[in-house]
Amino acid sequence: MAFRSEYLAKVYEDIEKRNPGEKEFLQAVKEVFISLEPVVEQNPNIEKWGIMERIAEPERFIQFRVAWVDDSGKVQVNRGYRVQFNSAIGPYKGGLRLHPSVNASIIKFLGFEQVFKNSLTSLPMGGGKGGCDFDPRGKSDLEIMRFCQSFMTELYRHIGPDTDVPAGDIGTGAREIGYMFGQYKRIRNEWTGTLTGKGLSYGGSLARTEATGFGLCYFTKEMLASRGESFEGKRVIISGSGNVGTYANKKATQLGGKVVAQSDVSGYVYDENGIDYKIVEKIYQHRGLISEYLDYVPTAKFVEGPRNMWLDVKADVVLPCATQNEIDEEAAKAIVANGAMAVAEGANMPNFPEAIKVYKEAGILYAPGKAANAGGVATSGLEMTQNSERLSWTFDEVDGKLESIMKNIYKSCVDAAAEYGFGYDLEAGANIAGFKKVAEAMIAQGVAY
Ligand code: NDP
Ligand code: 2IT
Repeated sequence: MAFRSEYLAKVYEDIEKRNPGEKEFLQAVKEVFISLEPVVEQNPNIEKWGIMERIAEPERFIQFRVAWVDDSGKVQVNRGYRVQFNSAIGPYKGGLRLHPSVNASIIKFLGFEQVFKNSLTSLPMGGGKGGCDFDPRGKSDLEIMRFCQSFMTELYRHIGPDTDVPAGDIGTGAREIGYMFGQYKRIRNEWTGTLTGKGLSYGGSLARTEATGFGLCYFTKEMLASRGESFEGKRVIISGSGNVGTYANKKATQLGGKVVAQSDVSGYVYDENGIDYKIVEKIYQHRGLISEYLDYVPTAKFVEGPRNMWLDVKADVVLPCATQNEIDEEAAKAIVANGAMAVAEGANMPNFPEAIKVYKEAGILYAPGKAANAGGVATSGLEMTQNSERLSWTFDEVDGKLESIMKNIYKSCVDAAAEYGFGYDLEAGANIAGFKKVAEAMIAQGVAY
């Protein structure tokens, strides 16, 4: 049985019954519950106040039709979602994912993880997530605009700067946030910071674009230092060449690492001299495929199939920055056999549980996404503060705050793991530290009678 505690076992069984077939959501819940076992055992108030039952049940789950007109005049229909998971410590906060794979399970796993991640940032943000099964690939700019407007024409009634503040995620970058912000403002007739990741000319924060990838490297730097190591001279591989992957490459390189391979959904590019983030950025900005890299650097190699990067490329530091469940047990074994000393998650849940077990058994460093990729949402929190103050901070001010937030998150994870007998286990530490603050707030706020 997965749980020692009868209470946790029973709650998890009920969650399985209530969310049949939602494999990503159940995977995320189980992973957190396992780490919380000693916390639940030592704090009877958690059971008394039904915290575990409540924390895995979203406060609100919204599903809606998104109808829009394509360039040929045909009506297209997609399914939109927003999950408002937990508002105990602040307004719901989290990104919007636009990808054909989006479904209720994926939105709920992302929303659930966001609750703990946002708590770890130490900023007042609850957890939410949303998105749509819309496929942005191959769509014209006008189609993207019409889609975003239709999406917001429903979403606007559920969000607001003190209620729920969406942002980007896969498929949603500055362009999409711009179109959504425009539509929100048109309908509501108000200018507020109800979305983050905005353009710099209308309330966006400097360093938000870079924040997730930069934050990931700041966290990894702390983790490497625990073994007297650094990025200096290390071979790094990165999956995903979108927002997170691009700026993870930039910071890892600035810190002295060499990114020898980087992938997207089609395959990976490999260059012993290092992959230039500026070229990756250019390709990402026009939403091209990573194989285009060879047009700029003809001596680089392209290999089809992103999974092959894990199997074939020797690396010291591994940064998965694409999507959930990219690394299975076999790929994790190859990563370890290829000499990795650290795996840090830029994406949300990129490793299957079996892969995480492989890293732990091999004794290599492992950083879970909800801690290591929290720099994006933390900087969204800083964007909210700047919007409320009607002020803009400099790049260095924001970047400095980001680095100190990442250091604090690292320390909270280390301390919480040690306190509850997990040694140096950042996964358990992140879950415990993120959970405790939310649970305390939920208990303090009572249950409606
Ligand atoms: P983007 O849409 O900007 O980029 C995603 C990248 O991943 C693209 O290069 C995409 O390729 C690639 N990709 C998708 N599936 C695969 C796959 N199976 N193997 C290899 N590459 C793949 O998204 P983001 O960079 O914003 O998000 C990446 C991850 O980081 C997600 O898990 C997201 O939830 C997480 N995250 C994002 C944050 C943010 O601030 N944006 C904050 C915290 C976490 P292609 O374009 O060819 O499909
Ligand atoms: O997964 C994430 O943390 C994000 N996509 C960023 C969310 C945000 O609100 O900036």
